[in-house]
This record gives sequence, C-alpha cells and structure tokens, in this order.
Amino acid sequence: MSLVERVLAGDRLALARLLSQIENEETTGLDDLAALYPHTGDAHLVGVTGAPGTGKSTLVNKLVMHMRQEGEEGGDADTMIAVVAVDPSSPFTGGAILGDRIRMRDLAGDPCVFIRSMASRGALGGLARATAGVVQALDAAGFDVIMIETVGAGQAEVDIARTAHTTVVITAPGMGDEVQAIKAGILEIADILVVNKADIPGADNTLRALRATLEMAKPERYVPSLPQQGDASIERGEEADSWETPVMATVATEGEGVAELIQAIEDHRRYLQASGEWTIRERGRIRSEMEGLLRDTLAARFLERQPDGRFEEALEKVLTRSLSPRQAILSILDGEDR
Ligand SMILES: Nc1nc2c(ncn2[C@@H]2O[C@H](COP(=O)(O)OP(=O)(O)OP(=O)(O)O)[C@@H](O)[C@H]2O)c(=O)[nH]1
Ligand SMILES: [Mg+2]
Repeated sequence: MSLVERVLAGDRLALARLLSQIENEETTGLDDLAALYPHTGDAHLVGVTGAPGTGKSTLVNKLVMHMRQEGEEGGDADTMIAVVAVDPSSPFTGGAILGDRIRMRDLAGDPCVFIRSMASRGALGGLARATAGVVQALDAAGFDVIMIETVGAGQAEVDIARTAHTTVVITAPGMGDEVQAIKAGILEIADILVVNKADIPGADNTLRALRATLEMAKPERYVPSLPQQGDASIERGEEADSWETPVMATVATEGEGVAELIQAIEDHRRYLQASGEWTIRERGRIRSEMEGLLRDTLAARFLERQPDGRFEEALEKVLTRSLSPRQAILSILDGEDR
C-alpha cells in the first residue's frame, strides 16, 4: 500500500510520517498531500489562540476529553479529534511544547485522538504554510474536528487563525489582556471569546470589560459579508443572519464551562452552515492560501533563475543609498543595470 492509501485507511504511523514530510516541505510529502486533497473539506477547523499562559492547552485538553466522553454517552462515539499545537515563538521543541505533552497526556491511548506539536524552524510564513498542509492531511485522514492552538496575538497567529472556520480567543484576568487583545485586533477574529481562569479574582471585571468592548465595536463588526461572485445561490436562513460573539467564562483546570464552550463551538458551526458563511469563509481561506503560494513560488523561481549575486549586489547599492529598495527590486526584475 502507498503512504496515501495507508493514511486514508487510518494508519497513524503513516500519518505521522506524512506530517513530518509536509513540515519539512519534502516533495514526496507535498505530492502525497495533493493526492489527498480531494478527501479534504469535511473537518470543522477550530482555532484556539491567546496570550502565553492563558490556559489554552489545558482548555483544549478538557474540550477534547469532554467531546470524547459525550460521544460515549450516546453521541457519535467515533468522533475523531486532532489537535495541532503551533508555537511560533520557540525555534526548538522547547518548554512550552514539553508542557503541552504533559497536559495532553490524559488523551494518549485514545485511538480517536491525534496530537501534533509544531515549532517554527524558520520563517513564520513557512510555519503558516506547513500548518495549513498538516491540517489538510488530518482532514483527509478523517478527523471530524481539528483544533489548532497558537500562542500569542500577533500577525502570525492571526494568519494561522484564518485557517480555521471557528476562532476561539482565550484571555485570562489580570494580564491586561483585554487591552492587548483590542490593540492587536484580536477581537475582530474572535467568533467566541473565553475568559479562562474565572476562579481568579478580577475575572468579573475582565468579562465586563470584554462585553462592553464588543458592544461598542458592534456597528463595525456586524456588517454582513457580501456574497462573492459564484456564491449567489446560497440561501440565507432568517435567524442565521448574524453571529453574536459570546463572551464565556471557564475554569479549564476544573472543567468548568467546558460543556458550554463545546456547545458554542457547535452552534457556530451550525450558524456557518445555515447562513452560507461556511462557503464564503472556505473561499476566502483557499484564496489567501493560493495567493500566498503564488507569491512564494514566483519569488523562489525568479531567484533561482537569477545570476549569482545579483540580489546581493542590489542589496549593497541600497545599503549605500545609491538605490532605493523599490528601485533595486525593479532593476532586478527588469534585468537592467542601473
Ligand atoms: N487558576 C487557574 N489556572 C489555570 C486555569 N487554566 C489553566 N491554568 C494554569 O495556567 C498555566 C498555563 O496553562 P496552559 O494550559 O499551559 O496555558 P497555555 O495558554 O497553553 O500556555 P502556552 O502554550 O505556553 O501559551 C498552567 O499552570 C495551568 O495549570 C484556570 O482555569 N484557573
Ligand atoms: Mg499551550
């Protein structure tokens, strides 16, 4: 059996090997990913993001355990859940991920749960690309829910969050997070806002501050997204016209609020599907993935064809201020010596 066939048949060892190849951007892995692509599109991609230490991993662990238990208690017992923990800040598999491994330990041994940690070894763009590939492979492998945990609130996290259908933003009391979150524009990407560590004094204030901020931001937030060309056939359900971002309190360590959060994630999936927003987001996601690939591929191919040192020469001229960066790039592209 080929690696692709084994992945489709549910072979976890094959899946792990494929994910490594995708992370390393090996040609065989990327070719296999292309062969798997027709099998993607069914998973619910849930992004979980927030500042370091807010309790994302603890919460994801509890969410997964709860979803699996729900399955045993009469729901879909075969619900398959994957977790991708992305840590752009650590260049090696460092402390954070080691900690995650320990926190995720409860989930080990469940054949319906798969956990993958990723750390950046190079450019953040590379990490976003690798994450998208890993998520696609998990989707093809039949996971129903894929949770993507990213640390922080910078552009890299926002980009990775764009890979998801549903974005859950986690804050915690007393970290000045409310303010930071607003500054980073993270509220705009939140479909669900969670104040974790609700057992800590001051949690009420954080909840209130976030609710007030959301309320103020409302007029801008709820401009309904216009269907793009080709989406005209989408019927919009009457009730499903807008999504009110809920602000929820959890105590991840105790599992408090976890059932409600799962319900909210499920409600959001239903909303996306009933409103046609699912298709619109899917189009947006794939468009930005393709645009990124086009940019990266064009640049790589162009530089490959350049005579050696040409880029470096131009760089020197910019350093000495005899060319502006823009002039330098134009001169390389036009192949002229200026
Ligand atoms: N008091 C309290 N502590 C919590 C709660 N949830 C998590 N913690 C603790 O907060 C610390 C950080 O939790 P993590 O789950 O590692 O947080 P994280 O956001 O994944 O951290 P990074 O991945 O490093 O960004 C741990 O010591 C947890 O035990 C909570 O609800 N209440
Ligand atoms: Mg974590």
